[in-house]
Amino acid sequence: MRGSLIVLEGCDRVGKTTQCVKLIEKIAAYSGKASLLKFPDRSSLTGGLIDNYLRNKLELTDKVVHLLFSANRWELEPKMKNLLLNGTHLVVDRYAFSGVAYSAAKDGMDMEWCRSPDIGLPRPDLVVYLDLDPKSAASRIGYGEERYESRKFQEAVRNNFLKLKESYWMIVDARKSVDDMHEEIWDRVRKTIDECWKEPIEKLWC
Ligand code: Z5A
Ligand code: MG
Repeated sequence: MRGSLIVLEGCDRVGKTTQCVKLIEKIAAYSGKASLLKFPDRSSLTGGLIDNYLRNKLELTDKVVHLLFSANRWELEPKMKNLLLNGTHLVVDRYAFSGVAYSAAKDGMDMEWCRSPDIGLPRPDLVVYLDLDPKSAASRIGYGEERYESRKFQEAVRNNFLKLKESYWMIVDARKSVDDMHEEIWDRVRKTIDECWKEPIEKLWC
């Protein structure tokens, strides 16, 4: 039985990492093997460049940084496939949808162009999109420390995310409490785990 690929997405400070940590514990208790991945993976070669870029220590053109974010995912694609095929459930904190939503919020960046380098990555069985208005997100701890963390930019990112919504997405109101969100997410994740093992791993945007 293969594992399921669960992705958490959303704008800055909507509570993705908080929910990923709770989810991984629940999945491990429910069905054994579970692993948490996060994009960007700042520990790899491309991840080091991305980290410097996000912390405003390095300037790169919009297209170059977009391709680096995508390469950062492709670096982990063999590992992701192996884990899934070995029956490990993956919870992924941001994925290609962040790649498109953030890059396409920049002037002169086309959404279709942004989507193309990620075509063919493993397609999530479920995308959990946490939705919160940027004004509420901006009041949360840690907001504003990195590039992209401005209200106007986050509005554009949020609009882009909603354009990417597909049948395998669930949208969660991120104004709810941590525990209420977790219950809602877990209910859907459990159903996904119980059903998706019968299906092959699909390819993203193919
Ligand atoms: N990026 C990109 O451009 N292209 C790409 O392909 C990818 C990413 C993959 C990486 O950020 C940046 O890279 C990001 C997108 C861009 N843009 N920026 N800037 P990151 O993922 O490394 O960022 P982070 O530092 O993890 O922040 P975050 O992900 O935005 O936060 P979060 O994970 O969504 O939230 P959290 O850490 O769980 O919670 C934030 C705070 O809110 C914390 O104090 C919690 O205690 C609190 N919280 C959490 N849940 C709640 C609820 N329900 N109510 C109230 N308060 C809550
Ligand atoms: Mg996070």
